[in-house]
Amino acid sequence: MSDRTTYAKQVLTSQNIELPSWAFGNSGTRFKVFAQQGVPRDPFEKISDAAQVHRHTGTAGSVALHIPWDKVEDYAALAAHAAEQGVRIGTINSNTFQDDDYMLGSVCHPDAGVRRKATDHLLECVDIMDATGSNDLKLWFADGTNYPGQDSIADRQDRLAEVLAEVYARLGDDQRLLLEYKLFEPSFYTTDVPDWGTAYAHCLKLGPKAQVVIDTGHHAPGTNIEFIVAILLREGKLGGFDFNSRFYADDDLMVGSADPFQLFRILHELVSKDVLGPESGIAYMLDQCHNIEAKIPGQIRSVMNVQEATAKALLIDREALAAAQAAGDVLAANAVLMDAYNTDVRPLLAELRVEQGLDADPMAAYAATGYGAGIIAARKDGQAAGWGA
Ligand code: PSV
Ligand code: MN
Ligand code: MN
Repeated sequence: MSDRTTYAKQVLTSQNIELPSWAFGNSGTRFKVFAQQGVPRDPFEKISDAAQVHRHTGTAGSVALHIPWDKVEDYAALAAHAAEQGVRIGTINSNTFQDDDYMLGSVCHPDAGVRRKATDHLLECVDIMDATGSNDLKLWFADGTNYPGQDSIADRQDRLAEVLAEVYARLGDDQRLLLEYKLFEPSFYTTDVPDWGTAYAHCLKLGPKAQVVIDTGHHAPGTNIEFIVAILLREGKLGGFDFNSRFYADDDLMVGSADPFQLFRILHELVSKDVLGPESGIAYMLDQCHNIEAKIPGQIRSVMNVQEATAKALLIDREALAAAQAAGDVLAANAVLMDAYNTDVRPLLAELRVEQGLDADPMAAYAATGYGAGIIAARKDGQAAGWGA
């Protein structure tokens, strides 16, 4: 086995890809939600389903919650259930976008009463983090405007900064605030956190416990996301990812399905700085909805897609790349990258799984368990994921 293969296996073993609880519930578009049989009826069942993905991939050891979609009476009990299932509760995602009060925004709303309500929700999310042992609060705001003149762009930024400062002050020593940006939608004229620069500026003002989240589906077509990765890493402000794929807008398709080469390029930036392991503090999360495909297998496939892109990035001959770059040999440098990208890493990953005591083929292994048929028989009236429901 070459040194690079050994190194690749070592890093892949330490990789954790966090699953979104909402990937297991019913979801759809604003046109239609196609309900599937056997979907979870409560957050406990979502965690049980997520644990199946971990059981077959060995890489999905945490589950992100979305509040209030995953509201429960007893969060410590939910955390205990996760531990019983062999996973843990990860990031807590806030939701200030589904109440009628938020029609004109939440934390940027012109009315102080609505801002108070939104802020209280964010503080409640930190309470939940305390109960579940979660370290990360992920904030995405649907705030923005549809028409020029509708509200003051500048004043909205002031309101946002004020709320973020209050939430930041409430964080414990080991807790972080992760701010996610998105170019547009649901607002179409201005979005209050539309890009990494805006998120970065707010996080910089807040302090070291505030970092930026890159959702790969949240950019204009053609945006060089790996460049954003490199910049945020350099500034110590890359908090994590929401991985998914897009063809047109915020499609939330399976990561690595639309553009596996882009995923590889992103992972190359991360591998080149050795920040894939848990000690990096970078949260690698999926943010996907499975509207027409089966949900548990959809998550297994997504985890495998990230593993494949990671393995390819880890196989890049870094010495050869550095030498070609130093020599200004454009074609050779590009060839080093493409050699790794064009390597079939599936045998390597199959071998690694067997070494880890897993089945070489997670999709087939899951299908063979009969878990899918079991939940269809056991569960009636499954829950909507929240999105499009
Ligand atoms: C918004 O589009 C977003 O990407 C945020 O992360 C939300 O929390 C999430 O989607 C819900 O799917
Ligand atoms: Mn997201
Ligand atoms: Mn999104």
